[in-house]
Amino acid sequence: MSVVTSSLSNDQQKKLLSLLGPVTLHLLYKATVHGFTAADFHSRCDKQGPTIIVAYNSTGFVFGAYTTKDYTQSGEDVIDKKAFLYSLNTPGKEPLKVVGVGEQCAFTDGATGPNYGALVFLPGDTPAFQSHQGTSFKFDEAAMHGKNLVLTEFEVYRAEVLGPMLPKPWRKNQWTAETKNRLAEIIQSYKPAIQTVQQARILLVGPVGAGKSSFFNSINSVFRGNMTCQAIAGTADKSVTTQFRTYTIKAGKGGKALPLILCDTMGLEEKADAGLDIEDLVSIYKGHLKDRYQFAPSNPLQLDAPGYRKVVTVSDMIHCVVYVVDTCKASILSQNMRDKFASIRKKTNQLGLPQILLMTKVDEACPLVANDLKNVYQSLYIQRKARELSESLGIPLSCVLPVKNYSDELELEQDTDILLFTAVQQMLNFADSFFENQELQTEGAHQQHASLTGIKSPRLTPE
Ligand SMILES: Nc1nc2c(ncn2[C@@H]2O[C@H](COP(=O)(O)OP(=O)(O)OP(=O)(O)O)[C@@H](O)[C@H]2O)c(=O)[nH]1
Ligand SMILES: [Mg+2]
Repeated sequence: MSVVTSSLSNDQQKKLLSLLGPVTLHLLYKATVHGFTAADFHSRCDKQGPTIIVAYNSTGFVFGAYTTKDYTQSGEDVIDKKAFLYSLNTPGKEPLKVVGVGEQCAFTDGATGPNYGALVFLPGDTPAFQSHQGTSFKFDEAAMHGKNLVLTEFEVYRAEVLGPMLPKPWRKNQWTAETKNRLAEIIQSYKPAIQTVQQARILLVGPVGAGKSSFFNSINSVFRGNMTCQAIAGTADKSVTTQFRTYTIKAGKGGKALPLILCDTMGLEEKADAGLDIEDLVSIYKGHLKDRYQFAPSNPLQLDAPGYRKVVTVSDMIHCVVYVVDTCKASILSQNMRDKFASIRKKTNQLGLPQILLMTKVDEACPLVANDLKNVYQSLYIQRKARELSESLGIPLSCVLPVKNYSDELELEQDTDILLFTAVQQMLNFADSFFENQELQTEGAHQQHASLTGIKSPRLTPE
């Protein structure tokens, strides 16, 4: 598991904060990890609100630019009276702050690296910057960066103003041990609304790195009572999960199987022939894919392949689809990804499958929530992201569930468990809607048969 860490020293961080006021810095992008290209920068930093660039050169200068405006690649010149350039220069000295000249443009919002006129970062996708006195910012080049134009690192942070908290939470929740125990009991004693089905099958679908495998690991850990990592989770450009996996969860080590199966899939990718294939997804929905099926993007499963289950029952089908999305990426879901979601939703609706949207990484998205998970329904930022995702993916807000997965913790934590259990309880309720629809369909077929033939047919089982 790779964790992306800031290159700022404590002293440098303090200096930056002295320039910014009461904000929390959230590292969005680090060029030595994510790439020194304009595309890498935009994929992580567009539409993030106030951000600060921190550039490092080999002479030891740490400098950059702050703006309160979004990068959107509009091609327009952006005016931002609060924008400034800065340099932290030598230890112990006051940082240098250069504010803009009058109403001049702060930066040109193009598809290139950030372009502040006087400082242009990542020109031609190289680890470098250009420096020339612009019309907006005037400074002494030696003091700003020592005239060394080679970058050793380039980071961008979202500068989130602390607060505001909503006066009232947008969803009610009791963060108590009783709540946790009650939810655990509801989940363990759940019985699918169809007699022939023992376990509700819940499918996790979402972009690469959204936290699908971690969600299973987290639920598994909570029921086991200690951290587990049965599903491989981690960070990579391509999906870490490459097999279709169906996981049964047990209450305690060697305990009874819970009445639910979590199904983990390969991540969705933007390109048409990469990541989870929509045809494979439909095969999963209908119950045709066996556990450990090795996904082969651009080569969907054939009817005669060994991983294909020909005869399926309602137990093999998916009963609830959960779209998993990283809250931090809510604003930067690309058009390609939204289109992919739209075509998946169309297929999913056609099959009458209930759908839920799981917003993961709420701790990474909002510092108020990172400080205390109980703030999850009171953070204005999380509420905004929930609304944004609900609108862009077409899922009702009532079906949007924020969670924090276990990622680097060693101990279980009550508030995290409560949020995870709340999500599972909702998934089981939704699976019941599917079962009830199946029953209605079966009864409809039963009645239709009787009215066509005049003969009362034996009651059809859903299988
Ligand atoms: N802080 C935090 N990190 C998380 C959370 N959920 C997942 N992560 C981290 O995000 C990274 C990706 O998580 P995975 O569970 O592997 O994501 P995935 O959706 O299974 O990804 P693919 O299998 O590659 O499609 C891992 O490093 C996790 O530790 C969360 O809620 N909070
Ligand atoms: Mg995975």
